[in-house]
Amino acid sequence: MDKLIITCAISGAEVTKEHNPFVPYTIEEVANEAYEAYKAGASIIHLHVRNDDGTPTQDKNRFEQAIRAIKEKCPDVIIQPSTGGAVGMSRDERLQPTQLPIEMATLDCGTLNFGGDDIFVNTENDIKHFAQIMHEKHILPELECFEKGHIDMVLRLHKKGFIHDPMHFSFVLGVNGGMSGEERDFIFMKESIPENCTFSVAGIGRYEFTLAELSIAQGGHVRVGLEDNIYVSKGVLAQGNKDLVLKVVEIARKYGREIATPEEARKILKIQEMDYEKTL
Ligand code: KMH
Ligand code: ZN
Repeated sequence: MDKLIITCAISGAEVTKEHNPFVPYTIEEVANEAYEAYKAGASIIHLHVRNDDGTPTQDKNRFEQAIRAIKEKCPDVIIQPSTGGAVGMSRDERLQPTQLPIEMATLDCGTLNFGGDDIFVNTENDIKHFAQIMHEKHILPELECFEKGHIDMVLRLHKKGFIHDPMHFSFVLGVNGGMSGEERDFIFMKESIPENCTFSVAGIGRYEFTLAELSIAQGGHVRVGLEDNIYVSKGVLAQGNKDLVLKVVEIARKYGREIATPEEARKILKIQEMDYEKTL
């Protein structure tokens, strides 16, 4: 089995300090949370940015500031900006971080309800457009699939030449409006992707650690972080992202799975084969 790649989704766009005071908003807070997660074992930081008041933004300059601040503390970490942004943002707004020299970015692979009245829109043409831009810029897309239909979309667009190898999937399970995060859901998703692909699992809320454990046991990778879940155990708020990462490291130890460094993660995901200078 490959070493375990831990991605930490440190802030997201929806969760706020009212939910957990450790959700980072300012550049300094973002850099500190990323650094603590990295020291705990994360090799990838899934990055959203906020204005200082906590409102989500996809502003390119804000991303650039955040990336610089993170890289100052942990130069080798892989930074994976979100192109999902927040519900309701336009596609051009969402795509701004792809104008920066980044190694990875998320590519959301289908539309879904997103709690309450929200709809997270990712049409087929959106997906093709985002995929094409990432391909041209040698950015590895993390293929975010919130249900099985999204995997079918990826496989169809791969066949048609819009999505390219290497394919790295992220199963985001447990969103209100997407697929739930029971064991059978995970197995269904895992068995629906080609064998030569890599995958990571992000369990939302109470699914975070049960899915992490299943993925660790079965050779997959894991995403945790305050974007997905604010509790380290039932009713106990995490005292920062590091608590969530450390808990995954502990589970990995139980299964004898070693933790990948960022350099090892680049090899596993074949990022270094993408042949592009990514320096800011
Ligand atoms: N904030 C969600 C609407 C991504 O990062 O690509 C979308 C999201 C997915 O978080
Ligand atoms: Zn996200």
